[in-house]
Amino acid sequence: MEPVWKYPASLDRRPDIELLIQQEANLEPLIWHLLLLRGISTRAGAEAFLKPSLLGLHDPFLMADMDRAVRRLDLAFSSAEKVLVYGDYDVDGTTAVAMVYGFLSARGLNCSFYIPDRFKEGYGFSMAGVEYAAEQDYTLIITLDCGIKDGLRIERCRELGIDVIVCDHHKPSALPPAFAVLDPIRSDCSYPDKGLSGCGVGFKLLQGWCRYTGHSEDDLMSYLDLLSISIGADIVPVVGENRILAREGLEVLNRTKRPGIRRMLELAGFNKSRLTISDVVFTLAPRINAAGRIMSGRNAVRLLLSEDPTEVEDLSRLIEGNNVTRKSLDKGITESAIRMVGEDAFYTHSFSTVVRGTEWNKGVVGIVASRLVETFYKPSVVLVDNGEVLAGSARSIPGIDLYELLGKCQDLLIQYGGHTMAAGLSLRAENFLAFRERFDKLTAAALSYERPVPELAIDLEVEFGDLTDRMFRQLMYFEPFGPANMKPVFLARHCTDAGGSRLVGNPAEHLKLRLRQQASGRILDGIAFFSREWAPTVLSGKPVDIVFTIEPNEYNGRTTMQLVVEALREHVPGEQVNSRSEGLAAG
Ligand SMILES: [Mn+2]
Repeated sequence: MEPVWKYPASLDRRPDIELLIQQEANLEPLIWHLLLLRGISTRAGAEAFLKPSLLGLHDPFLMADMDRAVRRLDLAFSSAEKVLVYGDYDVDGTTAVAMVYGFLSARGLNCSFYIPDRFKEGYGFSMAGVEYAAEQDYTLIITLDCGIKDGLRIERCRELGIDVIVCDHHKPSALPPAFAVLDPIRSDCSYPDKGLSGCGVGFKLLQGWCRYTGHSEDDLMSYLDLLSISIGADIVPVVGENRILAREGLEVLNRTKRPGIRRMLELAGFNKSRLTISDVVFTLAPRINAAGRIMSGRNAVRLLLSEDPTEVEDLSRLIEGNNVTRKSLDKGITESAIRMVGEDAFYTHSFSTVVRGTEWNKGVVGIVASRLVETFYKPSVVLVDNGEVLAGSARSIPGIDLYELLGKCQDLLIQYGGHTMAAGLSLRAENFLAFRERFDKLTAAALSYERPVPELAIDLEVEFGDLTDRMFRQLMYFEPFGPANMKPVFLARHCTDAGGSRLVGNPAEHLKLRLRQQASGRILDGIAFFSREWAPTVLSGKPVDIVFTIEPNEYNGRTTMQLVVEALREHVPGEQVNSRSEGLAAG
């Protein structure tokens, strides 16, 4: 769906900003304006944002139950217990297991790991996992990225004499009867950062153990590459502690010695000299995910930790193959779901998209739900029909809290769990129509019966003259980007082809741009992906307005600024409002 351009709110002239710009001559004025838009208006605030440091991490013992968890873990060390590290099969779960199992086994703990089978056991802490632990005489289980909603299984562990430390970041309903429950969003937890990933909660446990036992935290920091992958993949806010961890983690990742990660990138054809968080999201995360979705999350954990060249080669090829399979399933199921929506009048007037299919692969329904949201801009639920039971995933749009909505359908569901924007659920097949109906009514009510349109929110209007190379270098310190720290979105008006704009790619579907802006005369390079339809306008020489982000472009070992154009239209004459230039001119 074509988004509506949403112009920035007026930047009232701020005398403090003018003063700061004068004092901090090192920063380009445009950078100050972007900081101000993020609520940062002091030198110290700017320093903390642009140069986040590990010293800014919170004390792990601020987390409820951390004390109990760390003592229990240390007891397992001193009494040589068998410990099972249990995590989900998605990216957050498998990176968490690789980190916690990798770190603890290297410190000499007698431990192994367990990843449930997506098809046989499903999501979360499984009864099969509990039985396995009991048979193999494990006396302590650490659950990662799951456990908070698994009270029944944890109760069973109690009966079997197995203690459980839960490390989770999902919303609890009632706390499970575990030995310790680490979850920053449990209501009685005063931990200051609520946005940690599941892997991040595991990291805090290890950090707490290091502090408790006096171990150096340096070794632990070499696992931050895995944590940065979880942060990118799990769509958690990249502010506060997550931003520090993601930034450090990307540094570790870029120097990574893990042969599995190196080989995965090579097979993916990745050839840039540095990975950014987007590369993590679009290259590494889908492959790690594909392992668990198509075959087994265990393979991902083994590949992340392996030092054996033969094993690395075999597993990375296997996972690359899983990813190819995942892509084709994703495409096929999306097409069949879209066809289904087109054939059923219910969806013409609905506020949501709830679909079911028999031949669909459960491993990719989350991705398909995201595609349906992109296509119809409605909250979407995609369910796989297993006869009596339907199970699947849901994805939302801004303003609709999925977890809350599913809670109001509880009596129709067998199980549900997740977050505001993404959730998983299962229900009896006979409840499908009732659920589709109620979910839609609840969505409609939450939207006040108005159909939302996607918005393209613009942060700032700029002149090409503002976009200096120095500004570009400083803007790179805003990385890593992600939810709550999005790439700044700019508007520039009255740009024309400077000669050299053309369609590129094979097939030629991307529009490479070379634009000059009337005001400054400065020429900048840009790219508009999958935007063949804009070529005639640009090539005709007509002036255009563009909405874009700025990204580094690596070519022949040189990194230059590139505009990534998200939207383009023929220039609309009119006064410039709310621009950076206006704010400055007033000074
Ligand atoms: Mn997670």
